Amino acid sequence: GCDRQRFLRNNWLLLSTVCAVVLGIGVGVLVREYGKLSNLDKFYFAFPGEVLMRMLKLIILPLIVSSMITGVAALDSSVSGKIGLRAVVYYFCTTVIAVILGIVLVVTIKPGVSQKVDEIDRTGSTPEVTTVDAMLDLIRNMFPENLVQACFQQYKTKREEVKLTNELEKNSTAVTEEPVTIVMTTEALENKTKEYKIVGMYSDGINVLGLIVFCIVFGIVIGKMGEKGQVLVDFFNALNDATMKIVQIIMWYMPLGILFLIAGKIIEVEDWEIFRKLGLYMATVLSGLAIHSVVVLPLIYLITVRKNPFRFAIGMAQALLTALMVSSSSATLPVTFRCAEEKNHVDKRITRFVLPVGATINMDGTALYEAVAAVFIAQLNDLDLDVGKIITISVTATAASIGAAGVPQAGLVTMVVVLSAVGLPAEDVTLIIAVDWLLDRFRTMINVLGDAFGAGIVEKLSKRELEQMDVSSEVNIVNPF
Ligand code: DAS
Repeated sequence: GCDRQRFLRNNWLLLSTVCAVVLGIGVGVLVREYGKLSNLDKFYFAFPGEVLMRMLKLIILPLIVSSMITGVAALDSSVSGKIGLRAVVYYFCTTVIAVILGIVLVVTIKPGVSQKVDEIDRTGSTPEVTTVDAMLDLIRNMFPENLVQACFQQYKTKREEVKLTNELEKNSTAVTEEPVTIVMTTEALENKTKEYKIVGMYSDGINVLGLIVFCIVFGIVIGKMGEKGQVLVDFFNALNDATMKIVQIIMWYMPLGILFLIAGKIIEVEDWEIFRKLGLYMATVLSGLAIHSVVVLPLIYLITVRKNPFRFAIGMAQALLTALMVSSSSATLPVTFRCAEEKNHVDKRITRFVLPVGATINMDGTALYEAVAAVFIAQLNDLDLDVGKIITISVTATAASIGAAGVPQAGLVTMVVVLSAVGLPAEDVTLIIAVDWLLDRFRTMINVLGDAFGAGIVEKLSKRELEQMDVSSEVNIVNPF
């Protein structure tokens, strides 16, 4: 009895979240069947879920800024350099393994070989971005030109078709505008003289990468300033404590929000038929994600840390479930912190550093998904993939996962880069759009799991440095939970 009570007390939040998911699915199915909701009703119905998303997004900014700055400032720079290097090596290796795993699976299962492109309808439109654009955007985002702007906008290149000027257009004043434009476009396409102009564009969403780069530098600098910098270190420590307390408040609302988030989604989805058509493709992605999370990552953890990886993963359950529901690594970050620190007792000096960076650049699930999707689309197009193309897909899928922001369906956008690198039509991402919202949830879950294991592994590898560190410089945190 006593044991059970303790279990309930320690895990009430997880338990109520699980209940919320189950209940949400039930309510969703019922309302879908019998509710006869109009589109507007559906929108209102999902509102409590929208509020949860807003709360989680709201807390990202203070959480990242305060945890990164205090995390870096607390370590002296020789130690933080080593920890950073280990984290980056871990991110890179696991991402590459995920890509290879994805490619092996999709090449053996061949989900796209028997199908033709037009069996699956194309829906939606795609942005035109090239590999170079994507790389440059990544670097642009690392160095935001305006810190305040970086808190709500990130850079994204857009290409716009340039209207070609020639005789016809000059004479076009006499004719109506419309038909002339059409003539121009077909002609331009035929002559392959389509030209693009790059339009600088900012899109919604925090430029997390830019803020992280700035906070690392800022943290190192105030950490080295000694007495004078102490007031800033104290300030951000206090900010971090306050932020974590607010996270705790959000947690209370979480089960309710999740219930409506999942029910709202179930009511909203229009075409379930597409899941049958793309079934084998989805199965390939999901089995890849499963192998990566149940075999690959646990094995790496077991070898390096020599502790039970599944106990560690269960400790992260709340975060994994949240990732599944909100499909955003960044929005899950507050919960990832809480699980890693409170349930798995990972050193706070490590989590503050490894988790925010991981949520932004370490995406094993996304990398695996990008590789599978690119090969799948190649198969649909009857394109033969030689070794060179496979390597190109691997490299660009890795880059695309690093470049993808931790927001819903970011991976679908960077997918365009992988496709165009091997000469596949960029608009073919529309073939997989219809099921992406579902795959996105699962890959986000694996992204978060990868970050969490990373924190555990880097902690273990850095034991000596952490022990040697001056106790007085240790981050001083009141436990808000
Ligand atoms: N949903 C993303 C994440 O937050 C990335 C993706 O779209 O693949 O991890």
